[in-house]
Amino acid sequence: MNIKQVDEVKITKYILKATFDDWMSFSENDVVIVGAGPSGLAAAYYLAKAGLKTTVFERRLSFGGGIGGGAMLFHKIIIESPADEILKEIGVKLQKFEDGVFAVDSAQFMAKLASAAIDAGAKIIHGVTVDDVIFRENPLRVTGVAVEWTATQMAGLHVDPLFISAKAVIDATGHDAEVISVASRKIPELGIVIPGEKSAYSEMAEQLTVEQSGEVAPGLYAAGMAVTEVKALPRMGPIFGAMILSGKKVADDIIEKLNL
Ligand code: 48F
Repeated sequence: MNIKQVDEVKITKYILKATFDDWMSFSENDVVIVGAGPSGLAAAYYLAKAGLKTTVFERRLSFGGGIGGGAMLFHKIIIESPADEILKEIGVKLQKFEDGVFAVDSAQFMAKLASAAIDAGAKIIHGVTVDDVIFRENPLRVTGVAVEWTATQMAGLHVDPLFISAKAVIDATGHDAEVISVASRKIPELGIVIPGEKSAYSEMAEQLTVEQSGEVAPGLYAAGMAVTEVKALPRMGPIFGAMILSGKKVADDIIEKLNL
């Protein structure tokens, strides 16, 4: 076997060229999603499938958010209907326990969901933290995000971020609702109040989380556990149907709003 010879400088140049082509392209987006957990990845899948230019910024170097840890590190997660239809569509195996209730393998769930979003056309960028939003007045709305390398933040270096525009920004950052929190603190005119999530009440939480997923201020949307934080809903623990359905609900709202 003859392995193609590529010298170090060519490797460097090709990486820089390919990377900067991408960054030039996704500096302007239809939708930016913050967080590659279950709700963010599900939203990315449906938005990209509808033809919207969608970029996901994920702080860590991995996909899946809370999927990987399962429940107390056990590698199975519970899914209830109708989310099972979505998982079937993307090729996740379901182990049925009762009508409408299934266990799934967390590794397969993460991998298939991320792969479905990427194959649909979403761009996922790892190692980047969103630490602020861009806004405009008249009319008041969120118009994008500020991005910084996670590693730079971890090192505590004083480095300015770059700015990325989007017609819609989705906070899919999980329990802390980080993007909505910063917007509520730094742009009080948006009138966002964050009461925080309640203790567990799974049945109630699953239904309400999906119903209340959507726009929280012009241009800014909540998906997944960020919804429970912003709407004072109970937590649900290791049952993930609502996370997927929440991402889909927000994607559907944005698709309708952008008149597709
Ligand atoms: O926490 P996470 O999985 O959010 P989710 O989609 O799903 C919640 C469930 O996993 C679970 C649950 C369901 O029953 O309770 O917790 O609401 O994924 C959030 C992702 O966002 C990333 C974080 O690393 C994780 O992968 N993230 C958080 N803040 C930022 C961020 C940020 N400021 N910038 C970029 N990524």
